[in-house]
Amino acid sequence: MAITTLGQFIIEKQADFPYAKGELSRLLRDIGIAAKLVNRVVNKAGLADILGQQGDINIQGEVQQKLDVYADTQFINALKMGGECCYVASEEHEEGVDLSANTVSKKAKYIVCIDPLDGSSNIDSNVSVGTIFSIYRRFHADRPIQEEEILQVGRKQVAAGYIIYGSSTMLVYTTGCGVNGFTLDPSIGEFCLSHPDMKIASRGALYSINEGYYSKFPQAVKKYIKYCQEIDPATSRPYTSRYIGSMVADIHRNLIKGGVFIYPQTSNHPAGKLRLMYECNPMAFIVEQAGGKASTGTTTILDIQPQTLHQRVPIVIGSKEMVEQVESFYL
Ligand code: P6P
Repeated sequence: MAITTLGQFIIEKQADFPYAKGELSRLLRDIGIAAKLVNRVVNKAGLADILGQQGDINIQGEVQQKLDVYADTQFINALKMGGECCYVASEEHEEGVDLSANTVSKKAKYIVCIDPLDGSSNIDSNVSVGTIFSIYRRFHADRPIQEEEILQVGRKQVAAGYIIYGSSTMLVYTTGCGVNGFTLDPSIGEFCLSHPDMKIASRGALYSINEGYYSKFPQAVKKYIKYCQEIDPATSRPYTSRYIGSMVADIHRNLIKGGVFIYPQTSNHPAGKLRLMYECNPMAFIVEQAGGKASTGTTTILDIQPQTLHQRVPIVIGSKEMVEQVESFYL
């Protein structure tokens, strides 16, 4: 079977955008290049002295792993040099990074929200980590960037994707015309189409949640966990519990096998832990495009009007019927 690289695929699919003049295609290719650079370092993390804590504290108050910083730098540099992105909102920066002054084309019309290395607390234990990105189009390319252009509702995303640096490295993305997965072939240094037109099963037998916080969960979630553990062969219960603690890895597995991932609000995270702009919105866009669903338990993720850049939201995401089952306990 002929190999289709990410670059070839993006060009072939450009026809999906009647008005596109190739900028989004170039932007996606810029992200692919940075992903390869990050992959090279993540794969060798145990070898280089890059492991361990750099000691800086990012705005999340988490000790920044050197790889976080490296990944953030690679993606921002690739976007700056590519010239198609005018503004980057990154988990690693309290304020966004305005590239409009020094992008090659002053008329860059895309905004990127990114979590450069999600799950980085897992790096030392060699657990899969990931990058999550979300792309919006700005309203006016001829004036300073406005907050309303950055805090757009998730439904307005023009593209979203993730890279999972795992047993193999994959890039999965959507531009609103379905979801496609590419596996990195290190021997040729190319992401090759390996999972065309990905779809998530309407129901599965996996549930992913950190049950250690059980006592702090809302009643609806406690009821759902009990539901998962009941014996009912007709609905494949009891379900299997699978929780990696790396959002990209947990959601990617559920996308492939069917299942639901839940990070609800808890008494110490009243708005949940995961961030709307660069974790929940992009993953919700991808999962919805694959036929799944994503909500807070009561509100569709993609319809939430963002208030702040690093806003957190609760999330229930995955197989449609399983998300709806969780939602039924919130009623
Ligand atoms: P907890 C990783 O730190 C992360 O941001 C997500 O990748 C992951 O889903 C979540 O936090 C895990 O959080 O509280 O279960 O350790």
